[in-house]
Amino acid sequence: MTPTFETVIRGGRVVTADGIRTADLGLRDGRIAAIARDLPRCDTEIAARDRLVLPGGVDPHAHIEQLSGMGVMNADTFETATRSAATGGTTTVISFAAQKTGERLRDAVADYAARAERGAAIDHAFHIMVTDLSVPGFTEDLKALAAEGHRSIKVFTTYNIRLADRQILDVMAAAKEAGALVCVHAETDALLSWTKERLLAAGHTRPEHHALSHPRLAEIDAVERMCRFAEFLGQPVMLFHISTAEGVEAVRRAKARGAPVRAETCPHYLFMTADVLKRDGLEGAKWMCSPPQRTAADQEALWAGLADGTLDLVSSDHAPYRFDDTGKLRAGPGSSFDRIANGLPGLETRLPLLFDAMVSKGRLRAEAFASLTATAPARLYGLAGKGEIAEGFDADLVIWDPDRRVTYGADDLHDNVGYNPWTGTTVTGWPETVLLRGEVIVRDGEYRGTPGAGRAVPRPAPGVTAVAPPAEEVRFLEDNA
Ligand code: DUC
Ligand code: ZN
Ligand code: ZN
Repeated sequence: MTPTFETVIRGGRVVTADGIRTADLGLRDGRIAAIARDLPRCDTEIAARDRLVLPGGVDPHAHIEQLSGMGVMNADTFETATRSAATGGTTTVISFAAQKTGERLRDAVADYAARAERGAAIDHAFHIMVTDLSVPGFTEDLKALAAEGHRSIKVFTTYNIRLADRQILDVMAAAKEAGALVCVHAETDALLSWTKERLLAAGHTRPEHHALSHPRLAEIDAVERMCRFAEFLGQPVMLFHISTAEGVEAVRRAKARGAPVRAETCPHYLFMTADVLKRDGLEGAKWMCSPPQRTAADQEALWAGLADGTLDLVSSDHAPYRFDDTGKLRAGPGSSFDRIANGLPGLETRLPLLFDAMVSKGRLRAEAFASLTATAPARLYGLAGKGEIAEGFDADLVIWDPDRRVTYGADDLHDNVGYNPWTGTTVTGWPETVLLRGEVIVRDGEYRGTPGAGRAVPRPAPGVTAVAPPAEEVRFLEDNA
């Protein structure tokens, strides 16, 4: 007789959308088959007494095995990034399929998908990073890829891979037809480049000047404009990595108007200020990211945005570069801030840092932690079967020790970055055992995953649906198409 369940997770405090309750989880065929008390015994029993059982983390914004706009390769491959993610309790990641100039979109996606299939130890999906609209078959590829489940697109308003506003409208209109979410790195390029040139000309070249080179008005201006574009077309837009209080407020106002916008922030904006860049020599480069860390007042505004639903989720924006001549110091030990790759690792630390701040320190409840780190990203990006503990969902689970205190050391992460930006930070609460579709990939903190065992996640429908645009002109066009 076949056993009722392949695995039972016994007696944990299970965090579901409805609250927390003590129950067993019965797993079968990689899915959650039952949530109930006193399930029958089976061959594989995992004890979860005094533990929380949480949905596996869904990190919807990570750069993996990708060439940056500056031409620097990420330190992490799919193998090392997903090893790191898994150890930190994350079981699904969305990274980027970055289009090279002249490359067809479908070729970019095929390239990244093949590499993820070989290396990824957790489940995965891609944002199609659009940089060149002039390639053959652009719109047809976008529609075909969305129908295959690649239902999010990333565009930049700045850097050498930026699109002009007019092109962003074209991408948003195409995404609306295709049924895809448009994610935006929203900082106004003119404000960044104008400020950067003057800083450098005046000899202000150190990592701490990087923060000044990203005026907060650049974020405010671009976030407001992208919200208006979303509203104009009725096309869902995700504002990436909101860092300022005014950015939060712009999203709040746009949502109040009914604009189909969503927004995220990241741990380095919630827990760090621009002071991290003020270290001796080039040391501050380890913390350089864009937008940069801001102020304590901004942190409070971000927390308020998470509490009232203005901000929908927290991603890592994992962007791994080693602190050597392959990464941050590629332009030499005396390089000015504009020649240093932006980004810091975060896949492994996102969940422990947020659990500590939200649950252990009491800012938010465990249900909100699960929602902001797993359920909301899974729903907004249309990741079928992910992000929730409910019957029929994938058995992607984390058995979480809420009491374990850990102080991060300098080289205790499982990525390929070689430094830990959170060295010396103490967290309470730790991912002990992690399951991916019912298989243990981390046991008692020890990584047991397999490169290539991760699967592409189906995304049969957009997570956020388009709305009727308030703009009369667009309504006219849509009615008379
Ligand atoms: N900023 C981004 O927008 N992406 C990657 C890294 C960074 O700092
Ligand atoms: Zn960005
Ligand atoms: Zn990013």
